[in-house]
Amino acid sequence: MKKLLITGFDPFGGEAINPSWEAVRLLPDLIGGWQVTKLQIPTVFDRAAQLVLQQAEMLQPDVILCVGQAGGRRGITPEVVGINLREANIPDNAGNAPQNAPVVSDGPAAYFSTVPVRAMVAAIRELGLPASLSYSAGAFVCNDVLYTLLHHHDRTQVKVGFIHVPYLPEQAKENIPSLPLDRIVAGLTAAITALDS
Ligand code: PCA
Repeated sequence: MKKLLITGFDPFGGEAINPSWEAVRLLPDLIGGWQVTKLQIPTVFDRAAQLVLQQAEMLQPDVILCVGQAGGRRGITPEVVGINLREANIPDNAGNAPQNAPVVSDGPAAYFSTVPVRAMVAAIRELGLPASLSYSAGAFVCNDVLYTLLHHHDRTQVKVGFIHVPYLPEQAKENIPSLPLDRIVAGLTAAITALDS
């Protein structure tokens, strides 16, 4: 059986919940041919990525998929690329707010995600849920985790991806899009099934 390590973040930026962890924790332990291991990580530069690397060292997963909140987005959005930039508009959960700093000194400018992002979008849309590719994971902690993992697993068998999810209805102020929790869970489940593509 193939092994998937999937992560979600703790709440940040004054929110009480983070839909990424709320959804990840509800995923079944088995999805298709995938054995699913879930991990909550803190919204803290570097620390989050190091915790994923440590867990991956123990678990030896075939795929690492990280999930994060992208408040204001309408759909479930697999990220195409991670960039070598840290730039925070708000402090992370440890008070760090780096500006114009690299994730990895002397690392390449960017890495493409190594999971089948187009098949994932198609699988989510088949459920009638909004999904599209995203070409920027920002320059905050989500991108930090994606870039670090892609850098670490470059040219290895381990595939790395990232999915941003919208707010939950209880987080979204007027006119801000959101998706119910069970829809986000269904979308992530479909995306995991598409890893076999
Ligand atoms: N979203 C933030 C960090 C944690 C999260 O869930 C981001 O998009 O960088």
